[in-house]
Amino acid sequence: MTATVAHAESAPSNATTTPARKRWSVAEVEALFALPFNDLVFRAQQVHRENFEPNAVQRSTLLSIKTGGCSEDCGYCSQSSRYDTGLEKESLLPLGEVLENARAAKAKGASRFCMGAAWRGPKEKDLAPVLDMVREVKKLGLETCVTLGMLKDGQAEQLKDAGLDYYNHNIDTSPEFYGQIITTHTLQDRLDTLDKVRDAGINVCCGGIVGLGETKKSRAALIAELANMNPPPDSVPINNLVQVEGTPLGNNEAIDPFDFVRMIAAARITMPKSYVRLSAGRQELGDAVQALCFMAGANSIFYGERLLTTENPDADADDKLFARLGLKSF
Ligand code: SAM
Ligand code: DTB
Ligand code: SF4
Repeated sequence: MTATVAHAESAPSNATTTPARKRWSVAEVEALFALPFNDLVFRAQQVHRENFEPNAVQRSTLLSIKTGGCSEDCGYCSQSSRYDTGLEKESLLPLGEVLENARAAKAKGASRFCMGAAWRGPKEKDLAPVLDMVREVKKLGLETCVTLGMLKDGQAEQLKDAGLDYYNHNIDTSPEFYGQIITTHTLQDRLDTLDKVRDAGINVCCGGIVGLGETKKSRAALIAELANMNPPPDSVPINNLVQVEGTPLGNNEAIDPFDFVRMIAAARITMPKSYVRLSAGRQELGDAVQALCFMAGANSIFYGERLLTTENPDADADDKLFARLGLKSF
C-alpha cells in the first residue's frame, strides 16, 4: 500500500458498524489554533485524560550512533555535509560503546533507547551492525528505536526480526513547505518508508519541526497530515527548531512559545491515542512553558543531556521538574 499526501475530505465508511475515521482538514486545525489559549489547552487536557494517565510521562534517551557527513540537505540539520557547522564527522560507534550508553540511560530511568544515524538511508553493510545493536539493547530490557533515514525493501523486516519496537522517521513540515526546507528527497519518499515500517509491524514514530519559518497554516497542515495517517503514528515528536550556526536556518527567530504549546495541544486533540513527545528545543522553552506542554497533552520527552548533536536539559534538572510537577515517569 502506498500512502499519498493527505486531503481534507472524509474517507468513506466501508464497514456497516465502524464509523468513518475522522479526517482533519487544515482549516479545522487552524480553527483549533485560533481558539483562546485556555479553551484550547482545556480541550486538549480533557482529551488527554480520556485516553492516558494524566500525570505519567514516557522517557526516551537518544544516542547518535553515526554522526555527521549526511548527503541530505535538510535546512535545519547540523549533520548535513552541505553546511559548515563545525561538527566532526564520525563513523558508526562500536557496539560496546552503544551498550555502555544504553545501560547508563536505563540506570537513569529511561524506558526507550533511540539510536540515530546521519544517513540518507542505510546500505546493507550499515544495517548488519545496527541489527546487533537493536538485539543487544533489547536484551537490557529497554524498548528500542532507531532513526536511520529511508529504508529499502526488506530492511524494515530485518529490523523487526532483530526486535525493533519503534522506527522514527519524521515528515517534518507541511507538504507545501517541504521543498523549501529539503530538496534531496521528497515527502513522498518519507511516506513510502513509513509504509514499509508499518507493514513490517514496527511502531511508527513520526512528527515534525516548527520554527523553520513556516506559516501557521503550514503548521496546521503538518498536524493534519500526521493525524490523517491511517493509523496515526504511535508516537508524535514535536520538535522546536534548535538553531544551529552554519545551517540555512541558523539565524531563524524562535517561534512564540505559546504557539509551540498550541502545536502540542492540536497534536493531542487530533491524535488522542498517540504519545505526543515534547522533543528537541526543550532547553530553550524553560520550565514554565514545558509545564504548559504537559498540561496540553505532551506525555513523552527525550531524556538525557544530549539529543543527537545538540544539548538537552540535564537528567537531574528533568527529575527536579518532574518532582515539582508531581509527574511520574516510565
Ligand atoms: N537521518 C535520519 C532522518 O532524517 O530521519 C535520522 C536523524 S534526523 C536528525 C531526525 C530528526 O531530527 C529530523 O527529522 C528532524 O525532525 C529532527 N531535527 C534535526 N535537526 C534538528 C534541529 N536542529 N532542531 C530540531 N529538530 C531537528
Ligand atoms: C526527533 O523527532 N527528534 C530527535 C529524534 N527524533 C531523532 C532528534 C532531534 C535532533 C535535534 C538536533 C540535534 O541534536 O542534532
Ligand atoms: Fe541527514 Fe537526517 Fe540531518 Fe536530513 S535530518 S541532513 S537526513 S541526518
